[in-house]
Amino acid sequence: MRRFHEIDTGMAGFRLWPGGLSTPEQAGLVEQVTAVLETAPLYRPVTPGGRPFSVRMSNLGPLGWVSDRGGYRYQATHPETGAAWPPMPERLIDLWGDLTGWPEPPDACLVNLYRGEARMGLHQDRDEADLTAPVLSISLGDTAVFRVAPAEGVRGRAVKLASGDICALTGPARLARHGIDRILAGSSGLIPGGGRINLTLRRAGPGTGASGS
Ligand code: MD3
Ligand code: FE
Repeated sequence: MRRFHEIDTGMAGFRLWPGGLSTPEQAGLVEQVTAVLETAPLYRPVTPGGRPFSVRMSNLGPLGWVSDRGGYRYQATHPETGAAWPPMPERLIDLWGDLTGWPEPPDACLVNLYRGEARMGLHQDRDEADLTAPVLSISLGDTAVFRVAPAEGVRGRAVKLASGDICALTGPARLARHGIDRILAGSSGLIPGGGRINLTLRRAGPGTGASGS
């Protein structure tokens, strides 16, 4: 497993690999992801209360995270096209194994596109079957001001996530409240049309038991 920095958030387990991907690796990933998104177009989900997200989303892999009037969940198909999500690039599956050491491959990769004033409010990720499995996040394009807070009512700490940075949320930090305060527009030219893409790899469905849980 490659060396990481442990970020102090008040909860153990926030691992950061600054510059975890080289510039050519970042460009290659953006190209691959952009290509597969032609069959799974980015769309704007709505919250269960009916408010549109400012972030546009799509998914890769067997399961994808969706939100609509019916709630938050993982499902195998794109909510607008009805088609199965496209496969996850092999490179992402390898990164997951190298950096998390988790015995099962990721079964979901959420693609978030932030442009302009897009942001994401503080939330917990708890729609996955096994909350002990890590989450791996890859930042591409413009720098984000990421916020992580150990508990409700706590402002927490802002951490900048730049293009090529990778973070893993493991252990107690897996259930930290987190969000994206804002994007520093123009801080990177990596994404055609500008903005930031975040790839979040997860174990969404029930495990096969390989982890012993
Ligand atoms: C901390 N995405 O998709 S990634 C999300 O940049 C999400 O698009 C943000 O939060 C983004 O749910 C943040 C970093 C991240 C991802 C998952 C986490 C941080 C996390 C899960 C637990 C704690
Ligand atoms: Fe999240």
